[in-house]
Amino acid sequence: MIVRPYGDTTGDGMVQLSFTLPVPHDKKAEGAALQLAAKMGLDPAMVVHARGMGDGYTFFVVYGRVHHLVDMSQVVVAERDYPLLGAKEINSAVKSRLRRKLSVVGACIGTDAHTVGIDAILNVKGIAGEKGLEYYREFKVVNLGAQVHVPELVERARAERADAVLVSQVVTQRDAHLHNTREMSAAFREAFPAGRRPLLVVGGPRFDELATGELGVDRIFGRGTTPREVASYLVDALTQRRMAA
Ligand code: B12
Repeated sequence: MIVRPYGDTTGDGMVQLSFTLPVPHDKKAEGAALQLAAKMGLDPAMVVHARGMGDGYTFFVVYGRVHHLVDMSQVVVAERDYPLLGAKEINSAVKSRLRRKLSVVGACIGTDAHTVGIDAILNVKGIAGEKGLEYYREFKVVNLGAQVHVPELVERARAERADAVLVSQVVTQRDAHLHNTREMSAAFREAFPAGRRPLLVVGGPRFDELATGELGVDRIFGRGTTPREVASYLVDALTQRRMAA
């Protein structure tokens, strides 16, 4: 199936784009925004919102037509390849398959202090009407919080006999999330023999969920992840690991 964007009428190709230019807000700034939009393939394009933001910056919203098509058969995404279980099923699967509590250690690493995402996954209060992993009777959760150094994370994972290490990276400036994740996965590979290493799981709103191989982790979770998805994944992945051992 071939699709194109929809603004006013089906298939009209209309999209909305927002960006900031480092120029004060005046007529010329709006002209610059239109030139940029044209170079990006929006034709025709109009500035529908422009507002000065501090000294010498302007924020724009541009509305215009693109002529690109998307072939849905060529779209590749990370599909969920494990069953989504309920809390009861998750607890009983851990009990019967692991025969001990499933130990999880979580943290924000590097300089990242955005703990809301990892807290949403780990803390009882959870997110989107779902309780976090602490709520699951058969999980043992240690949440180390913000700005944790990788060596400290490795040590704590060892001390807790972690089955899985859950790392959050929200800040992506200068690809910090990628550098930090690679550093973390390399440290775990060095510290644990193959097969004894905890599952490495990272999450954050701007990760490419297909980049697991490149980053050396077992799973990546993106925007809108819920705790039940993570718990279901962990049970499935650890079961498969046990069966393969
Ligand atoms: C709240 C917030 C803060 C708070 C953080 C408080 C806290 N304790 O977390 C404070 C005020 C401290 C803060 C500071 C900064 N912030 Co801030 N912040 C935000 C904000 C508004 C919301 C983030 C949030 O809480 N989202 C809600 C949670 C639930 O969503 P989430 O993180 O995506 O998590 C979900 C998924 O991604 C996933 N997930 C996330 N982690 C994990 C981990 C695992 C293991 C799994 C499975 C899943 C998972 O599951 C979660 C639930 O669905 C965003 C903008 C925005 N609207 O997103 C900016 C934002 C993230 N901040 C930003 C910036 C730049 C900063 C500062 C550098 C600002 C400054 N100059 O000082 C500092 C950096 C501080 C630091 N050292 O990290 C930028 C980052 C830009 C970039 N490209 O990296 C953003 C995008 C704002 C912006 N547009 O500029 N910030």
